This record gives sequence, C-alpha cells and structure tokens, in this order.
Amino acid sequence: MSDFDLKPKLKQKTKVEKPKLYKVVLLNDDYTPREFVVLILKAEFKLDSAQAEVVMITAHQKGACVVSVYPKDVAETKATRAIDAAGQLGYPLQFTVEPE
Ligand code: TYC
Repeated sequence: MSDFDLKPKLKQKTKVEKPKLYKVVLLNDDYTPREFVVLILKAEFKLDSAQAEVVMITAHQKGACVVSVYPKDVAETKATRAIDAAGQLGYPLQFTVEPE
C-alpha cells in the first residue's frame, strides 16, 4: 500500500459565529427631565446631540425607542449604568435589553 493518502481530505469549514446583538431600548416616563435623558444618551451610549435628541423625543412620544445594538454583555452593562446614574438622582428612567 502506498504511503500517500490519495483520498482528498474534506475541506474543513471554519465556522465563525456572529455574536448575537441585543437592542438597548429607552422607555418613556413622566418624571425624568428631557435634558437628563439626552445627557445620559450622550455619555453612556456615545450618541451625538442630534441623535440623542431624536431618540429622547421618539421615546417621549411613542413610549420607547431603540438606542443602539451591542453584544449582550455590553448592552446589559450600558443599560445598568444608565439606570443607576438616573436612580442616583431620583429619576425612574428605564432601559430594557432585548435580542435583536
Ligand atoms: N417624558 C419625560 C418628560 O416629559 C421625558 C422623557 C423622555 C423621559 C424620554 C424618558 O425615555 C424618556 N419629562
């Protein structure tokens, strides 16, 4: 028998899983000042002033607005940090994290 393996090897496919993305959703409430919502969107989610204004006013008018999408751990950390920052000032601002 030949030392050479003549049977072609099946080509190995390297599967690279795309990380699943999660939406951070801003929820409206009646108490948090609009200016604070804009501030937190800029500080935590790195939105520029125009983007933050649109997201804030959309949540204000419709009840909720997607802020951005991230890998799960990033989405959860940002949402938690934003909720905590609002809570420290006594504001009931809420964000949810949902699969995209
Ligand atoms: N509705 C709030 C107000 O009138 C402002 C606000 C906007 C709060 C968006 C939360 O996600 C929000 N002061």
